[in-house]
Amino acid sequence: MRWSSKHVPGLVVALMLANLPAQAAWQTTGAVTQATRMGEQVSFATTSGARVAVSFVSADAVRVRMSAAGAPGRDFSYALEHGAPAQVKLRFDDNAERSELRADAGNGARVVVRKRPTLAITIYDAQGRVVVADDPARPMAFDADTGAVEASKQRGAYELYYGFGEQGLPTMSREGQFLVDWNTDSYKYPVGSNPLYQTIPFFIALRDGLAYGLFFDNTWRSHFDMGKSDPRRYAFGADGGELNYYVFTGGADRSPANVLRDYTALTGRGALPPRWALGYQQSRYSYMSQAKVLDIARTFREKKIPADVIHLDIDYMDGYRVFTWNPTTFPAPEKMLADLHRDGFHAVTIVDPGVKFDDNYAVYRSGRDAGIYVRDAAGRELHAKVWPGICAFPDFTRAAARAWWGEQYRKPLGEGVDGFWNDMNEPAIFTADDFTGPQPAQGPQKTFALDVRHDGDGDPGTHARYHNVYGMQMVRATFEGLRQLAPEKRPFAITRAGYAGVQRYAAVWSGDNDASWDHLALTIPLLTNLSISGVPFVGADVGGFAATTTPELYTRWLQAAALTPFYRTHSATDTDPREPWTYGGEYERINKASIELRYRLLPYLYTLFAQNENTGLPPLRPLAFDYPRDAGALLVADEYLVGRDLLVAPVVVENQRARNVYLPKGDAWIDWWSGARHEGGKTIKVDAPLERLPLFVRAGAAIPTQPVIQHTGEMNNAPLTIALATGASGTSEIYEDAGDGYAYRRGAARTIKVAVSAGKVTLDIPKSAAYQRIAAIELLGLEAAPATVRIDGKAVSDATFDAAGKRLRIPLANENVEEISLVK
Ligand code: MIG
Repeated sequence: MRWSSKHVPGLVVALMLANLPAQAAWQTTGAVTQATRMGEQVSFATTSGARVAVSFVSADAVRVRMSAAGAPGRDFSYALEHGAPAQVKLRFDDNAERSELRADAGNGARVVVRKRPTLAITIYDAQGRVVVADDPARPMAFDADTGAVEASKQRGAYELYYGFGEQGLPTMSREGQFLVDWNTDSYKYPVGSNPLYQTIPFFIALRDGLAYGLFFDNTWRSHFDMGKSDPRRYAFGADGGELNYYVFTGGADRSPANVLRDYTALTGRGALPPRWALGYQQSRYSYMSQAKVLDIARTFREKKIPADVIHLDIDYMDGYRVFTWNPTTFPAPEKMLADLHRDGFHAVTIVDPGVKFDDNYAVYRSGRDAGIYVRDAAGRELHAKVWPGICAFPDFTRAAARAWWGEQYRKPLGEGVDGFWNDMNEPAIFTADDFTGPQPAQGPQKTFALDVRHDGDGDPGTHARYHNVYGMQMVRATFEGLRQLAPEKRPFAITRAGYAGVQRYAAVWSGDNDASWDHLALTIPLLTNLSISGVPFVGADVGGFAATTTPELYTRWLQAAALTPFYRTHSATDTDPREPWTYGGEYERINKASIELRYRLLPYLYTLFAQNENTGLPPLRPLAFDYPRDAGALLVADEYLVGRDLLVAPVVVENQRARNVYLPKGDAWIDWWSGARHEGGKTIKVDAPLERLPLFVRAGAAIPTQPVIQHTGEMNNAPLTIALATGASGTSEIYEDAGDGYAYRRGAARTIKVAVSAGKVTLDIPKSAAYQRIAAIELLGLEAAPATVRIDGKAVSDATFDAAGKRLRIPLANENVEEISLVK
């Protein structure tokens, strides 16, 4: 069977963008001519000459790999933590019509491969339900002339899709969308934009409350047509490479959490960041001098607005030469950094990939001598213009280039810089001088030519093939360099571009957003979907990068973002100053309170990051992630969950002073501020004056909090209060460690267990003086003070009840507490 690409609208778009002939000839794999077991995979030969291999990477995860040319290429992936996936033992049954594969462990997924008229795959879960099936009208196909590949799957009547990394779309689910993956520098991107800076070709589907996931591991320009061309199917494909994908069936309970656990088992999990990186961060393009940087830092301390990090954008450099300082405006960087450290600040500097082409510049010469720069199609060192003028660019897909790059951090690290911000790594370049068309916001003129060469770690290829991994490999080089240079510190790197698996190396911020209410609203679907694409450490520039914000917008944004993982104000060079105190008066007071709320809840965020390392579950989640069976929760795009237990419903609309909040079904929710209890499964209206962030705790949850501190360096001496939401039973864990370094991996950490049930709290506090002391319990949502509070059977008299907040505070004299009971 053949069809021309004009019947596949998505492909037409993708092919034209890549300047390939629109009249390419597509063919399907055709019928299976032979099914051969080869170790723990089954290889299917087909009439088209293509080969399809099916294997299991776990009992609940299936891998499908189609090589159009027949012989499969090197089995290597930048996305996978261990380069190539494991294969679990198979059971294989075969007859003339179909093959059937199961993981030998049983009790997992099952794959049926229909052999005629053309190969088609159906995947079932352990209960025998169809998870996902090839669309027999459009099964796997390829174009032998161009190298393009595509597959189509049948769509359920109502099937929603989450994830896809970073998308500028305002809806929570991505059904009905056509998405392109091509890392793109997109200044001031309009709402609705796609593609943006990151490529994460992974999604979680929900149908009838049951989840599965699909990861298309292909680094070429790729696309997903999620029912836009035809609601009965979705399709994914790429301009080249193999049709190599994984289906995660979601385990026994078919949950999004299981899908993400299995996806991150493959692509890695965000390592626990240093605790200071969870503090508030202040940035500006640029703080122009060392004096200004110190002045900003001092103002935070004077005004007692908590902050941990200050960012230095490109103007700290000498003519934008990476790894240098401007000798006039930053004459004594070590002194500046020491001063910052003394005041409890950490400093992050920006580092771009472009190395100024300048024979008098030692970094450039050293890279040239090491032979690590990207070469053009003719084999010459690639030169393109960016901030420093003409630059050369390390080929981060070459191990030697990564090692060289990693080594460059020795100098700034020695000077006292604490973290690094990798920008422009899509890669983004300025348009060539001879380019006369309209200045494009994005597109091929703003990156390397597609025929530029990359090493591909021993599998050389063009930029068309490796573009999407360039930024990820840059920040990998940064992360690995820092690990080596300072093995007892946790690296903190931020990246703008990335590919699936980028979470192993860096936090991600959403680039050049705009100072508009629409963009504030966009942060929720954008960041939560990115987060459940395996990237836990995410954030957006607070206030909107590209323009001057208004006092109200900035205040609401700082408030809305207070519990997002990466919390940083940043603004562009031509905008008005933007610090929490810029607008003074009431705005300053509220901004301070927003940041203080962040610090009070920081022990909870930190616990969530520790859990992420073990489970792949991210701190930031859309409601659908935890409530996939609650129809009312699935499309909510203006609320987010922080872990399982906090629900945030920020105001993202100008002049709004009250809003509707949907509370998910199956749990009860306690208003953080008033203590009022609400049953889930309905929408309530809450007051939201400018100073109020609507915030709810799940009944039965235990949230660790701390007093307001000025920076995380003060945490060790800050006692914890455990806030317990009453009215349901539940168990929680609280994680504590040194806040930096790797001793926690050798057991230097403690996990406190808390169980709440009717009238009783049970605590399991491993004894240790090394961590923040548990100093009090607060019970939220109590209608009245109890007559008696007993700690381990003994009545205490120092409990205090705040009737307006329905909060009972019970101080603990020491940590030798096992049970607290309330007597009415
Ligand atoms: O061409 O370093 O997204 O955060 O302030 C602009 C200057 C380069 C883009 C980043 C932005 C940063 C800016 N950079």
